[in-house]
Amino acid sequence: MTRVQLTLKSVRARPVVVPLKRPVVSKVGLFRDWPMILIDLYTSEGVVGHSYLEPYLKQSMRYIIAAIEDLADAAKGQPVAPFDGYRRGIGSLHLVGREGVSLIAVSGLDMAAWDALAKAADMPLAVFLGGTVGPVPAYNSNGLWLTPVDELASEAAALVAEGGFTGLKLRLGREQVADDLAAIAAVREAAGATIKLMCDFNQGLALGDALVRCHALDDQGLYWFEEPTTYDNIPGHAQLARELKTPVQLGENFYGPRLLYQAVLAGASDYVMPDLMRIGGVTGWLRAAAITSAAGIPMSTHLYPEIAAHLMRVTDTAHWLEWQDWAYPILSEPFRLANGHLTVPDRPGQGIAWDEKAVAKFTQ
Ligand code: SMN
Ligand code: MG
Repeated sequence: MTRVQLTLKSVRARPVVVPLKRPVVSKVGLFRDWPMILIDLYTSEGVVGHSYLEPYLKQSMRYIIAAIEDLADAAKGQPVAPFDGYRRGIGSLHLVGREGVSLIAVSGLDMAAWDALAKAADMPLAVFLGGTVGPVPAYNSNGLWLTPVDELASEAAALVAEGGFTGLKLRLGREQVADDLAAIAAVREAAGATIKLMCDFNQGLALGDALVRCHALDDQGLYWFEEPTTYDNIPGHAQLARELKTPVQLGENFYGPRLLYQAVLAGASDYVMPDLMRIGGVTGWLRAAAITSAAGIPMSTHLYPEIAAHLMRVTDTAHWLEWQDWAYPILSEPFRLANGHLTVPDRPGQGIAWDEKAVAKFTQ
């Protein structure tokens, strides 16, 4: 066998804005469409790695892309080696911060680099990392936003039917506790009493209100309480986790494995769900997974289901994959969902390819 050594030739990062089937109505914002940065990492050997970022804010794409291009320029001619690239990238940007845009740019390149390496080895990423392809348990997060309560029942039924799901994400933190209770009842009525409800407050409550609201909902048999208050209020979440029976879930806003470690040390959450754009891509995920394995904390994913599914196959405490079909408009081969599971495709790399016609249509 000959060893393929990949060398970074260039990187292209393109902004697109794709339509959302159901608008995101949440405490972190109202989004009618969804910005995505599509990254292509070209190697001198001809292998191309893909990844994407979902930075929420359309206007942020131009400075995130600029950071990606700077990092790529500095790495030109270097071996494609994501562990080295991660350290080099953060090392070069730490003077403007180890978190935020710096880590987002590093994460995007990191995911594309892993994709290229797995493709060069002709293996799905899960296999390249020492695992196997197969199904990953998923819950549907495509709806149940802070929309009128009388619209939730039909939406819940539709969401279950999208893939035989046994879990749904429900956004909570409405004006009155009675409104949250009505939302829970409506979803259960339509989706069945055994449906698991992953409940997300999206940091919408001040700590005092979060304590009152979560205690009021604590006997509802909800699957988790996600980000009841501001994500970086670690002592506040630790208090919530201590007091509540319902498990507390945090993680989509952890910038890097070290912040996850600090939250774990502080007992701030029973479960964690890192986001690949913020945790540091595949490299950051692998490091975070070692921490949750040692701590015995179940680990779920946030966004990026196509990439995250591979990582769940090699994560010791793998819990739930968050399913969103938001990348569907620009993917040429959408991933398969059945019986509440996403099946990792047996294709080289992450299995992502762009539908270039669609990309042209949605390019900003
Ligand atoms: C979320 C994701 C994307 C946009 C808004 C809110 C949410 C989640 O926090 O966990 O899915
Ligand atoms: Mg969330």
